[in-house]
Amino acid sequence: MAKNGGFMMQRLLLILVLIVVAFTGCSTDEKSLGNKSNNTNNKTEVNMENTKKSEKGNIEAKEKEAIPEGTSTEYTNDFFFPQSDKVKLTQDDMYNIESKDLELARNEIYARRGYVFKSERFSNYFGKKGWYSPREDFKTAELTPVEMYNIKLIFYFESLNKTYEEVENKITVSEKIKNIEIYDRNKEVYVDLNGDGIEEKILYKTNGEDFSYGNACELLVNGQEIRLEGSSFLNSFAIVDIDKRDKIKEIVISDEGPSSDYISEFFYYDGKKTLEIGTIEGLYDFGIKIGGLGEFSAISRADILHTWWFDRLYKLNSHHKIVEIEQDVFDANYSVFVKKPLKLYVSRDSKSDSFMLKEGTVVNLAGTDNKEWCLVETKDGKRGWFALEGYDEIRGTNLNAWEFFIGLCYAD
Ligand SMILES: [Ca+2]
Ligand SMILES: [Ca+2]
Repeated sequence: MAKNGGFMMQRLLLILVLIVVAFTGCSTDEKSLGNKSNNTNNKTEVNMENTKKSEKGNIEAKEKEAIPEGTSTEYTNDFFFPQSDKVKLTQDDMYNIESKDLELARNEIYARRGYVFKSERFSNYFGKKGWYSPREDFKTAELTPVEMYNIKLIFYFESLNKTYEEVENKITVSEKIKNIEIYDRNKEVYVDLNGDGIEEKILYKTNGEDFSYGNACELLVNGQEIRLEGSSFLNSFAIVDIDKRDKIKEIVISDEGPSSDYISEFFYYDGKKTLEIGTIEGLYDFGIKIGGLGEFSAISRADILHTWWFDRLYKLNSHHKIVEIEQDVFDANYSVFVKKPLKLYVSRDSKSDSFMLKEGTVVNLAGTDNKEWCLVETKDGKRGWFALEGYDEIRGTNLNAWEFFIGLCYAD
């Protein structure tokens, strides 16, 4: 049981990694992230308005936990970021602060300048700072480029956290499995796999009770055995129907791999034998979407830039084998913060027209050919490409991508 718990924890962690990495900027969630970030990017005043509005919405709920308790006469002189008016904050700074404090850290930049907070939450909090000296004539225009950069950077991370929570909720709903039946290991099940009206006897065996880190499994269909080597097979297998227009159902065996390298192997039964029909990334209940009309998709880890995922498309060929549907560019959706200006080309050609990506903005890594070019989309809809040398050196700069973008992920 203890091992099983560990297994579940490991799975949860991996899923969280995937959520952060693959879904942080995903299309379903881009809207909220995009809108909020857009406000920060372009409309500082609106951002302040938003801050006020969100204070109203959240103050009652958050006030108690977010504001450190202290007697009202006690003044402190601490800052979350004492230098946030002088130096650009870094990704490390963002990881070294608790996410619940990000909003305070952002408002601290305004407070240092004397901004008069309308909400009790912020006026109480900053009112207890010895350094806070409110003045009615404060104007956002007084903020320096460094301060604006830091406000936007902190806001980017606030938005990421919000998106993260939203995605977490969504996944439990959206991943409710369709077109799939799941069966436990080590138990005979009877399903007609080839549509001849006769049920097949199916048994999925993993080696032993504690299988968390096992390395093999067996699939038996009508007594014929197929043995698979792997890393961490799931405790269940699935039967799916990739194409409802044919009589065949497919068996899926999923392996979590050594380090979130999820793979799934597909089989079908032709009436005599069980045949392997393909191996793709993803788990039967994570990252693989089967609609039932032949074409389906599965997450795939990109080969360049950083640890991110896109969907590959697949179909069954005339021999009932899984084949990939070629795509010139894979759509992705990953929100990053621009740390340093970067030249983008309007097409995948360094002789094409170019424009500069502005520092201090949030952009979407919207796709890649998975060979050398990556597509960036700005909040105002401009799209441009940059090329890589090797894994993540940006061509023409001799610098790695993380020198230009905050928010990239480098997981194993
Ligand atoms: Ca049958
Ligand atoms: Ca079918």
